[in-house]
Amino acid sequence: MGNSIADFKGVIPAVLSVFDKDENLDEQGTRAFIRHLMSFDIGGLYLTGSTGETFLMNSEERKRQVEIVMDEVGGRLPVVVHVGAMSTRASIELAKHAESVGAAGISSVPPFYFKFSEDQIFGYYRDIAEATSLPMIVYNIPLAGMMTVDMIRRLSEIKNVKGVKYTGTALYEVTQIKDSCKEGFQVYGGCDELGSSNVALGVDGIIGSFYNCIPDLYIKIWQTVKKGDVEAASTLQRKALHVIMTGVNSGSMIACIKLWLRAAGIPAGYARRPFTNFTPDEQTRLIQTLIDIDEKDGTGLSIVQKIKK
Ligand code: MN9
Repeated sequence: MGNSIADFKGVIPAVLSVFDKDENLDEQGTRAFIRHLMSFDIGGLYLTGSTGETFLMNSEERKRQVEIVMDEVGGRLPVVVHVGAMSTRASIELAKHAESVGAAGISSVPPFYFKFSEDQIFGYYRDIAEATSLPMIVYNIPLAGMMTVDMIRRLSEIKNVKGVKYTGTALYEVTQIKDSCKEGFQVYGGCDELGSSNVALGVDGIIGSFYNCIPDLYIKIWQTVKKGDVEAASTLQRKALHVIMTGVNSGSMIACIKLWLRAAGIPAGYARRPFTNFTPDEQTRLIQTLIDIDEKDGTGLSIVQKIKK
């Protein structure tokens, strides 16, 4: 496994940020968590994105986290750094920093909050992409306003724009993007609920929140689709959905994934406010629900084995 964007394939966790109870970035926890993720056969790491609670962090913290992770990874896996920020200027600063510490690529959501025009969004990506020599993965996600297939095609013509992380649910757009963008343009599925379908459509990788806690199940899904066993893959995907929906419906998804990991002795820390981290009763119930799902589905999730120990 190399550490360039060409190797950024397969199951890729959108890495959680490890904060302690007082909301401080936890360096030792981050290192241990990265070592934990690297014990699975993952294809790379996607840092400081939505799942990393990036918009609850300042630029200095984001840079610090990237430095810690890059040091811990030591070139063994490709790392893509999400550099999206409210201003182009701030994003460029983060992009240059990512390049200086050896990231394999950068990524960004489009600028949001203000209603920017397509030309302004285009300018945002062009300016960041031109600021470094790194490949840029455009991040299409409803939270920041979905861009059309035409817009992605337009962006794909920028020299360093090399792919898209597509967190929509309109799967036909995945094939439209593949068909209409330049040769080699990489497409990553971003919706964990649609993991097996994305793999079946031939995405280069899947990047998501739940690969922090159930990477083993998704690696199995990836391999099962690749073997052509659609029926088995769909059974596994349904099982994954039971876990996802428990997290999503908990009302604090990132906190729930972190809770499960903590329960398994993996130092994933706590979610930052305004996210909440559950009362002791809710915590007990959410952990028990995960154990029950695993037993009922017979998945043998490694996280549950660790919780039971
Ligand atoms: O793109 C993630 N999206 C968000 C990545 O965080 C909004 C996904 O991995 C989802 O968290 C996941 C659960 O809905 O599919």
